[in-house]
Amino acid sequence: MKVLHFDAHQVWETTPVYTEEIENQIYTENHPFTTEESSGLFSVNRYWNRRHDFWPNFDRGICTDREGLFSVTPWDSAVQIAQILDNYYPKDSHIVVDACCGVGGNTTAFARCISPSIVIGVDADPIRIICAKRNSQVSGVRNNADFIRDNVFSFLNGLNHSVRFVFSSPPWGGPGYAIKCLEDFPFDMFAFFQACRMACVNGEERVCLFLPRNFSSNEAKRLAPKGTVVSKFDVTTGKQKRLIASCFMYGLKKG
Ligand code: MGP
Repeated sequence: MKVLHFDAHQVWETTPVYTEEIENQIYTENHPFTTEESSGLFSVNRYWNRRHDFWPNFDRGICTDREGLFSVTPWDSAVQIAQILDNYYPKDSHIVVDACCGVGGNTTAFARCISPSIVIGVDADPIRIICAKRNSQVSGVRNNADFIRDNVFSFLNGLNHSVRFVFSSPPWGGPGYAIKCLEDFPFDMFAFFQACRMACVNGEERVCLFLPRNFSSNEAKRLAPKGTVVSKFDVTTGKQKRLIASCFMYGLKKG
């Protein structure tokens, strides 16, 4: 069944991607990772042990695949990010995009914390999109969160300056990641930025990137055209406020 989404500028049509075969591949709380699945140099079991930090409601039916487990933003951090971005970017559109949404942790937090909002998570992976839909439902935000399986670039290019801001936690390469420069990401970050400009209100680069905690600010600034404001904040988790990542916010805030 096709679903229509409206905003002041355009109408989107989305098609759910659901097959039983795909759903059978999804892990739930009843199916922790086997040794074979978590094998390799870096085990994912340490992430599995933190599943309730990622999703406090994990036992209510949250689902994830292997990549979704180690790349999801812990819930308290996702809420922290949503509040900062909501205060930072002008409230001139209700539409927020989570590009590379994975299993929907950030999308769900945006939908929960930003009101009014229509939050769209986009990811190329069908399994993670199914997980994300279900996770948003389990988290009670299905009314203002939607998920689209698509190429992130073409999706953003079609949004026609309607988006308040784009958030992205791009793939870092998994546990044991060694991302040091923009060219280490699996897609062209400069082209991604260009696509974000096409999507955002006034063609501005209203982008927030979630990057490894030791990622160099100078490297992150290479993405921004001269004169663009770039601000960084630490992303922490837990009572100990453990540093897990850095967020770089691009655009606006001058004077
Ligand atoms: P981490 O840095 O792998 O773990 O993930 P930790 O426990 O901080 O490292 P340790 O060496 O101190 O034990 C920390 C957080 O970063 C995760 O919870 C995710 O939010 C995010 N993250 C981790 N990885 C491996 C990825 C990734 O590959 N892609 C993305 N987008 N985020 C990741």
